[in-house]
Amino acid sequence: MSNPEIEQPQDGSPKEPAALQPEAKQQSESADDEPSAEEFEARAEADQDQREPAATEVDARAERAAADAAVLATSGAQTRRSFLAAAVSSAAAYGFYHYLGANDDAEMQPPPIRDSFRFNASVSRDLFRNKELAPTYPLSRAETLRINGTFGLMMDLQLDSWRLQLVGMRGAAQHARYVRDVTAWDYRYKAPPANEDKGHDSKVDPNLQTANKMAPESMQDKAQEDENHTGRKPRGMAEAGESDSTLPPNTPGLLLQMADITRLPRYELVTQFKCIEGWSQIVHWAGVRMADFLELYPPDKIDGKDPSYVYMETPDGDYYTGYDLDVMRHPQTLLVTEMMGAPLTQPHGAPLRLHMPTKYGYKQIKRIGLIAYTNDKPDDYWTKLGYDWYAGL
Ligand SMILES: Nc1nc2c(c(=O)[nH]1)N[C@H]1C(S)=C(S)[C@@H](COP(=O)(O)O)O[C@H]1N2
Ligand SMILES: [Mo]
Repeated sequence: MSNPEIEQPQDGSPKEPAALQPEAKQQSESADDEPSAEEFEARAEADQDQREPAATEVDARAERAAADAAVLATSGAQTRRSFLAAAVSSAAAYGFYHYLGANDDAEMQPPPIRDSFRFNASVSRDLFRNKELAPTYPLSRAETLRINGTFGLMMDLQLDSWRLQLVGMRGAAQHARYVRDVTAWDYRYKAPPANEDKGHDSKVDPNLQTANKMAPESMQDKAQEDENHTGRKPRGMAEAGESDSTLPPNTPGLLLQMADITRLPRYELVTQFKCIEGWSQIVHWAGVRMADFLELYPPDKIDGKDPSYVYMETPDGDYYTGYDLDVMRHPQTLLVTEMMGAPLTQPHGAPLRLHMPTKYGYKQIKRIGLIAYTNDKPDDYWTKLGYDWYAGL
């Protein structure tokens, strides 16, 4: 999926003004090449000033503000700090590989229950949409969330190589973080510890090329062929296979850094997290609201209207989720950077994951690498395996 028509210049000429060329050049390899914080700030503000919100948008905003006041508490600016830096050390201390293999999603509900689940989901899918708030709880009831689901997280990400690809944003080509091809961004992974190549076949020679290491034997030729052809590592090697919504190469958009996200107001939320496997836990989350993200990085209109959907993906494309845009604007939908008062760990989706108390756990994607605004109903990992696309509670 992509919306090439969104960013592609109509007349074939480069869309960004000449003055922005330095930032719009081939994707930069290091942070040094990127615009200064002030430069970025100034342009982002200019972006916002250009917006003329429609009356309905203003109403919606006022409604949201009222809803937020009832439930969410913004914390002071003094708590802003470099979560990314903290996350690096905490993730290292955690020992990422200890959890791999210790859990699996094999105990999902069997087919008959899936059917009734689907029925209930379709009856209740509108319940929380926009207005209804999920219950919140006192902090004292929050507990450490178990780790569940490792698709798209098999290797430890080098957090300084993390970027958020954003596709379908209004005015993207004028933005300081614009690049012509977000898919070319090279996420880097930490080499697995020697003799501990979990998640891969330990019989495979570790010196083989990536495609061969990651693919089962039966698929190696095909995987290598694809890698040679596209220059990309194989995707969709997890159970559900490759996403139908994966971006084609040469999709333009923004490559955001963590500071571009944490400049938004920080919110905390104590809510219940529910997995369809039948367990639930009360968890303390912190991060920024997706609704605020959507205001700072608004979707481009398609035929004069907001696109209907948002698609997200892990950096390796192995886990992916789709949402209604409405649900993304729900005041309790958070882009999470912290859990239980500490930076997110890698197994829980560092540096950025989604939490939405109105949806089951499988929509709450960990380690977000891509956010795309689109009018094509996005593919979704668990929907591919037979679960309801809406996943409403
Ligand atoms: N990248 C990624 N995100 C994911 C999953 C996954 O396998 N990979 N599993 C989902 C499911 S089914 C659940 S229940 C929650 C679990 O989140 P936790 O490990 O933080 O408890 O993550 C969701 N997000
Ligand atoms: Mo789950």
